[in-house]
Amino acid sequence: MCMDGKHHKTEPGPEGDLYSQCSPWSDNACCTANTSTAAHNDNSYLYNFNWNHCGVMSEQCKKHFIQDTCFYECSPHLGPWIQEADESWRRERILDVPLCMEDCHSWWEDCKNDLTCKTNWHKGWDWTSGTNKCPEGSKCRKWTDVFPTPKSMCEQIWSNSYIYTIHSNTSGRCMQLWFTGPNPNKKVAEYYLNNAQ
Ligand code: FOL
Repeated sequence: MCMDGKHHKTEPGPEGDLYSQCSPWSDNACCTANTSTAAHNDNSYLYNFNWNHCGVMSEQCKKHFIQDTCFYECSPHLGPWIQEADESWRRERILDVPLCMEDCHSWWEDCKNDLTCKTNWHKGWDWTSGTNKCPEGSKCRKWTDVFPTPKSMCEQIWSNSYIYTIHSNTSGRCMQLWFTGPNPNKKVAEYYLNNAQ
């Protein structure tokens, strides 16, 4: 199934030309080809979101945000974690998706020399220019000061979309942002559906 988000399809299905980092979802996806291309752009029409709000985000860090966008927009296996949202821009959200430790750690490692001004990137930005800027009173700080640990980043950045786990990619107990070949998250969703958390 697909969540009732801003850009999600109503039903998952094959998408022949998903772009670049979103291509692993081609067999069965909740995103369109247009969404998959936009996921790779700065300030894309998806959310007008500015990754470069504290200077230019490093390429190594940005690739994880692109992968997170592909996962968020394209995953057809988020059913166990879909909840009603009380936001103007979407009816449903994901909550406490168990993220594989490797994906959370590599994301944090690749971003730890970048800067940001906020722990929760969903709320509280200054949007007066049309894209998000750091709100008055917030300062750009080292990533590691804002997010002391991988867990703090993975859980806080998207208002608890993810829950940190110590499960490994091969465990079948956590969701992977990065994969090749058949989507490993299908079995994980089936496991959590049958074994209520
Ligand atoms: N990735 C994951 N894993 N989970 C998500 O929930 C997620 N969400 C986005 C992108 N990737 C995600 C969408 N990001 C705003 C800010 C960020 C955003 C979408 C919208 C925004 O407009 N924020 C306003 C508040 C809007 C409101 O709540 O009505 C703000 O105050 O900054």
